[in-house]
Amino acid sequence: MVDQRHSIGSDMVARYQRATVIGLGMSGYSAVRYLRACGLAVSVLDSRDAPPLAARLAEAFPEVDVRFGAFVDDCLDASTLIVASPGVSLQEPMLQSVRRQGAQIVGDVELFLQANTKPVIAITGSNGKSTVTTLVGEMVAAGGLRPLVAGNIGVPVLDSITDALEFDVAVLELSSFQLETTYHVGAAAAAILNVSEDHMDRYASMGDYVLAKSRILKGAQRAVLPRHDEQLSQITQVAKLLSFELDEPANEDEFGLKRQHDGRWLMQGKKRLMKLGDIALTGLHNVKNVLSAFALTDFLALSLDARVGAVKAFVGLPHRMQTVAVHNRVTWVNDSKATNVGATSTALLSLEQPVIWIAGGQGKGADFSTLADAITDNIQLLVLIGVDGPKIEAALQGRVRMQRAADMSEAVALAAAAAEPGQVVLLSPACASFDMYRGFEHRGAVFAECVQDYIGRGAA
Ligand code: UMA
Ligand code: ADP
Repeated sequence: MVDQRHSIGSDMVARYQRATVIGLGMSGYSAVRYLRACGLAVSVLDSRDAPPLAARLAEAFPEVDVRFGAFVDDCLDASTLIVASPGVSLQEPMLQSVRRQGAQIVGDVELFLQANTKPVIAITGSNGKSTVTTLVGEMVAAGGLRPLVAGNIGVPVLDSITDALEFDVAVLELSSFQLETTYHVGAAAAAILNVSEDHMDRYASMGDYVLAKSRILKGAQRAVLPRHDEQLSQITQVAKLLSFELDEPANEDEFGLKRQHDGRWLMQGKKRLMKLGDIALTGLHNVKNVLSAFALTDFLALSLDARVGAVKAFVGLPHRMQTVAVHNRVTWVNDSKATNVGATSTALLSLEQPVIWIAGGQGKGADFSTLADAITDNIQLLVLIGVDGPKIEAALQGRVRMQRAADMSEAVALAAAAAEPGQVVLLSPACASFDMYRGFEHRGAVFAECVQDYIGRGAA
């Protein structure tokens, strides 16, 4: 992809009189607010017949032109600023065609970065983004600075500019989709936490996906990367590299673990950061998340005590390995945010108890056979839901006992019938949720409700 930064410049919005926003979701709506506040005339396109924010837009911005329904080729005017939402692929023929005519296609994150004057901590990765972004925000706040926590985490970045929010450090969770339309992040510290297969319905290859993620390092003063990662080890052109892993760090640019006489410690080189046992989160993947958060905040003048305090107080986000009920000694765990194979594999491998596992949904073109590596004798039963449940069933044939359920309520009933005291029922779908739910939060909430209903009926 061409680096458009030089032709874009920081006065980009000022150079246009008109903008076309593609997609009327959260970020599209936020882009409209920003662009209108900058005085541009705005049009909005969305391929859906009734995008979710249509009524709100009509009420707040009646002057904005809208066109809803399937995208039409060659419908865009190259003289307008094109602002594409992350959910719209740059491979859309109308975007390809307008780009050939020389149009600038940017995302809301690029516009934010052009307007923002504060240091940026940028975080991407296949898994752990929201956990690390939240924790970094907590560390910054504990250290007495005001963080802006925004991006893919569910807070459109441009709202902070439109609403003139005051903050000292921008902590941004960035998805590969957002990075495709971002040309220069210029972060004070940028992390790629890990890469494993995801969004294979949007990328031609794993290489393309990793390339999109690597854009986060453009202009970064410090890169935070996992040590010994095969795919990320090729990234060498960074100003300063800080690395994290679970092994012992060799110098102060390395973050890791070390066994000492009084237990295992998180370390930066030879410096002790905190005791492993003081982390409230479970699983070694979360230890990596904490190490990366220490690395990302290393450049700020925050006290170690403040940062350690933030980690100790952080119990994790909902829908990530969250215990939602314990009944008759069966533990019900909601890991609805596991929307790819990597996250679900981590979940399965992190549980020591026998597991009844509920999975399925929209597979995004994933290769589910890689889940087999995480299936141990611990997995008693796999209950399948969703449109791509049959694909998981085909990929794991013979590896685990499986049953299909029509919806979450039936999945919970089947799991409850199979679960014995001391076992865990885990919802970790390895899929997106949009075939059955409004999003992963909705799916997790429905799971928790079904569990409560079941327990309430006295049946489990
Ligand atoms: N869509 C259409 N036609 C359109 C525009 C969108 O069908 O013309 C569909 C998309 O394919 C998608 C849905 O509408 O299924 C939402 O897309 P969007 O670009 O309008 O999304 P927003 O509501 O603006 O939310 C986006 C991020 N969504 C996506 O990248 C799909 C949100 O991340 C993010 O929190 C929000 O901006 C604020 O920055 C969500 C997400 O699922 C959590 N991200 C993916 C992930 O984490 O795996 C990348
Ligand atoms: P993201 O924002 O990248 O989706 P989250 O922090 O929301 O990441 O976690 C998403 C899922 O990935 C959850 O199921 C969580 O348990 C799992 N997870 C979190 N951190 C990691 C990690 N470092 N490696 C693998 N899986 C992880």
